[in-house]
Amino acid sequence: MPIADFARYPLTFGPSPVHSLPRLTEYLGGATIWAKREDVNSGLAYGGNKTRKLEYIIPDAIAQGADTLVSIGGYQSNHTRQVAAVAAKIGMKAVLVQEKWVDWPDSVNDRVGNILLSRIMGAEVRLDPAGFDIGIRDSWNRALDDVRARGGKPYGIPAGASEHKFGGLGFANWADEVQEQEKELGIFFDTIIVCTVTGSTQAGMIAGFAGQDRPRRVIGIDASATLDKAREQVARIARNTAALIGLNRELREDEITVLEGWAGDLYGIPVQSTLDAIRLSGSLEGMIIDPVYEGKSMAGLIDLVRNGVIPKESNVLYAHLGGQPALNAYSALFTN
Ligand code: 5PA
Repeated sequence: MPIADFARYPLTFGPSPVHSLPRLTEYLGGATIWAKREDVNSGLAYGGNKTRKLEYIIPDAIAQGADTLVSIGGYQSNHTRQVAAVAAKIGMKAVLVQEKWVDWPDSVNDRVGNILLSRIMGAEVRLDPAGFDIGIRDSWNRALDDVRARGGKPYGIPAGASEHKFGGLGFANWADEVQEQEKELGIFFDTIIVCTVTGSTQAGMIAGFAGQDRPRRVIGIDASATLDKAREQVARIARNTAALIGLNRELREDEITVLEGWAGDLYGIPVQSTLDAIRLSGSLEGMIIDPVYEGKSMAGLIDLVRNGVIPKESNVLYAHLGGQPALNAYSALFTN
């Protein structure tokens, strides 16, 4: 059924802002760069891409009579922080499993930024020593069982809200929103750059854009450092989402592009190109990006524009998916 017919619980301010990045464009000397800003899409705890996904998931949680949202991520997960905010907003509880996805030596990694915000919003935060994995985890199942054991009604939201039947809808809707904004601006974005880890952000975009008349490239920049898993997950969720919103054709393999080269060796650990991208976008545009996700996708954009893979005539839309609170756990990288 068409995306407009799915139940949607409004959590965002409305369409997220789209604006040009003229100084970055001039500096790179190639394609014209714009940004669409999910980091300012909501008044709920700094927003971000999960807030959009949750708009299509919360109606199901309410319909099932849940009273507790249960979710999972790393210590500095943006996703779990957004789940905590949404739970607070709708009067539910939140139980968050926060795993040690990143072996990052900052002594306040488990206290500042996202995890601090989740605690402020009243979520039950459970630290867990398990390492990075985007799949379904035992600790998450245990958290669901614990909520049941104490008489609650849990509603499970997997990592990044990706492996959820409605996980791709938020960004399928984003694709339609882009098309509307293009009409107002008199522009066409032939290339979208998006950071990919658990996959449903890019997958939703692919499914949404696939139903539009004019084709464009959606380039995922892997930040998981486990490319095969991420790509497989994007492809699967894109196909499921396409079927859900009634796209009456199969997605082609060439519509699913996830590029490696900017993640470094490990999820959550920035590399030189990440730090350069963060400083560049901050110093040229006052646009703050983080060292785990957006710094890596911006590093990809910079290289692809510079080396001409994205041609000079292109209009590029950089999807800024939020994530800045984690910067607080990475202060040692910016002391000079
Ligand atoms: C995240 C994810 P997907 O997981 O949908 O591919 O999105 C990647 C992504 N940018 C991009 C930001 C700021 C993100 O937070 N974050 C996760 C989290 O736990 O926060 C799901 C990994």
